Formats: sequence, structure tokens, C-alpha cells
Amino acid sequence: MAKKQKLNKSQSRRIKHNHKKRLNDEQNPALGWDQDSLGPPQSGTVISRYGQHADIEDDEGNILRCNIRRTINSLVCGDKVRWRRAKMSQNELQGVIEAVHERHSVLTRPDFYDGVKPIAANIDQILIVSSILPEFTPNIIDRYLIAAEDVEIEPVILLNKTDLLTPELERKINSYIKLYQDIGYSFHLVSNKTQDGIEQVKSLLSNRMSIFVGQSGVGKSSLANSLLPDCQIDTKEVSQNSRLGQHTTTVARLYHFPSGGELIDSPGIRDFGLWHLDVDRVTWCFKEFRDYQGGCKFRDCKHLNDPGCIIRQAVDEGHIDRRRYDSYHRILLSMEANKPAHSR
Ligand SMILES: Nc1nc2c(ncn2[C@@H]2O[C@H](COP(=O)(O)OP(=O)(O)OP(=O)(O)O)[C@@H](O)[C@H]2O)c(=O)[nH]1
Ligand SMILES: [Mg+2]
Ligand SMILES: [Zn+2]
Repeated sequence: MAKKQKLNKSQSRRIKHNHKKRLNDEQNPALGWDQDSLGPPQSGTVISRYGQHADIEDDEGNILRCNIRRTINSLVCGDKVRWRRAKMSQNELQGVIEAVHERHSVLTRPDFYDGVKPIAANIDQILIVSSILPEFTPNIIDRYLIAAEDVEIEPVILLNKTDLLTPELERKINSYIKLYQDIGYSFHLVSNKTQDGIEQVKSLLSNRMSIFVGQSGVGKSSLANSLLPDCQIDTKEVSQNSRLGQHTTTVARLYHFPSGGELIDSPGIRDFGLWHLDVDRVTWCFKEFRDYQGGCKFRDCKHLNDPGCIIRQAVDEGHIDRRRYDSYHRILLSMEANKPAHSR
């Protein structure tokens, strides 16, 4: 039997707060604006989503907080919507989002409890931000590359904090730059601290919708602050104790470049799960494995010591880098180990 747990102060405060909020919502007339109290339908873009509300931008560039109709089951940063302005705002709410337009792309991540969840919509490219501190981790870059390949949005790798490079690390990183470039990915070095490489990143972002993804503390928001004029997103020092970031950014938010293009800064994700993908899809998402896929002797080849495995052979012959091959197997193992019970 489960042991009865005493709630601590902040837990009971939160429960009380949520209960009060639910009551408020039920009584809040803003949720029940009738047709006459709303203006004509307009188009807009979702800047940020907060539970039942979202900040949207209208065609004149004004940002308004709106309620989301309960019939809308998915709404994320970057979505194009149809909304109506209330003639009289209620509390902080200024209108209602009524419908979401079809997305041309959507970045997703699996949620341990809720299945696959969208993170952002209508993105043209994903900037995978990695850094020297907390740690340079190619295996995590590979996980984000899989996510990008799976949703078929072009990924670009950025390595931030190059001011912290040591000669030894530089050698290691150079060999990884070559590895990723040989596969066909673009890889950029940048230091937000010294501003080295910032101009190149700026030119990568012009006239398209991009998103920064990557672990907490790699410097996504710091870079966004340098790239966007008049932008003051909160940033925080990486905890020296755990060397893990503190999750400073909590919701994804969209920003504009005056010269054209948008950037979404997203919260760091500690463990970017890939449970929703089957093994064949993961294999396909390793771009350089694709040409060999389906060519092994056995249909259920695990690409380990199986006889007639042409992926393994390509590794042995130097056509596929062994580091990516090892990373592939490490990812498959971790997917099996961390799968939520319901998706096994
Ligand atoms: N040395 C060095 N530190 C940097 C650089 N860029 C960012 N930082 C520091 O890294 C820390 C984390 O930066 P953030 O921008 O908050 O990181 P983030 O990726 O947005 O983190 P989350 O919002 O938690 O996902 C801050 O203390 C920054 O000052 C850099 O180029 N060099
Ligand atoms: Mg941040
Ligand atoms: Zn094989």
C-alpha cells in the first residue's frame, strides 16, 4: 500500500492555487463571450502558449493575450490562427482563438505521460544548440538530429561558448565538425561571450522561421538576446555543482527580426525522448545509414554482429563513422530502457 505522504507547504499552496484558479475559470465570463461581444474574425500568429491562454500577434504587430476555445486540441508557438477580439477585455484576456490553420511542419517530442506533444509549428529550420559547458555531447546532438530528420525539418548544429575551448577539446571538436559536415550537416562555432561567429548565425536566420533547441544552459536565450535587437530574455548561470542547467526558459516564445525572419527560443529539455519512433525509423533518421537500409541479409537485422549486415560492413570499411554507429546503438538501448510502460 502506498505510504500516505504529507504535503509540504509549497505543494499545498499550489493545490489551493489551482483549485481557486479552476473555480475562477468556471465563473469567469471571459470564457463565455457571446458572438455579439466579439469583433470580426482576424488572422494571427501564436507567440507563446500558457495553458488555456496564448499570446497572439495580430497583423499590425500587437501582442494580445487570448483565451483558447475548448474545441482546439492542439495549439503551439508558431501556429497561424483565426481569432476574434473582445469588445471588452476581461481581466488580462483580450480575445478568443477560434481555429488553427494547417501547419506546414511541426516539431514534436514524446511526453512520458501524454504521448507525443507538439513543441512548435511552421518551422523551416531547427538550430541544435550545443556548448562546451555544461559539456560537449555528440550523443545528444544525434538525438536532436533524429528528431529533426523525423519531422523532416532541416537541422543546423551550433556549438556555443567557444571562448572556453582548450587545445585538447578543440582537436576533438574539429574531428566532430568534419564528421557532421561529411554527413551533410552544417555546423557553426559561436561564442556569445566574445560575439565570434554571431554575424554568421544572424545570416542563417534571415527570412525564415527557426527554433533554438538544446539542453538547458547551453546559451540559447543568451544567443537570442544578442541576435535580436531590444530583446531581454532571462538567462541564468549554469549551476557549477551539478554542471546541469537550471531550466531558465520555461515556455517557447517567438521573436521577429526587423529585416525578416523569426526565431523561437525554447526551454532546455533534460532528456529528449525518442520512444515514439520505431527502430527502422531511427535507422532512417541516421541520414548516412539510409542508402544501406533494407540491404542487409536478414530483414530483422539488428546491425550488430548479424551475418550479412551491410551497415556494419560500411562501418568496418570506413564509409560510416564508427562514432555515429556507436551512438545509434546507444540511443536504441536507452530508448528500450526508458520507454514508458504503456508504449512497450
Ligand atoms: N563562457 C560563456 N558563457 C556563455 C556563453 N553564452 C552563454 N553563456 C552563459 O551560459 C549560461 C546559460 O545561458 P542561457 O542563455 O540562460 O541558457 P539557455 O540555453 O537559454 O538555458 P535554458 O533556458 O535553461 O534552456 C549563462 O550564464 C550565460 O551567461 C558564451 O558564449 N560563453
Ligand atoms: Mg533559455
Ligand atoms: Zn544490418
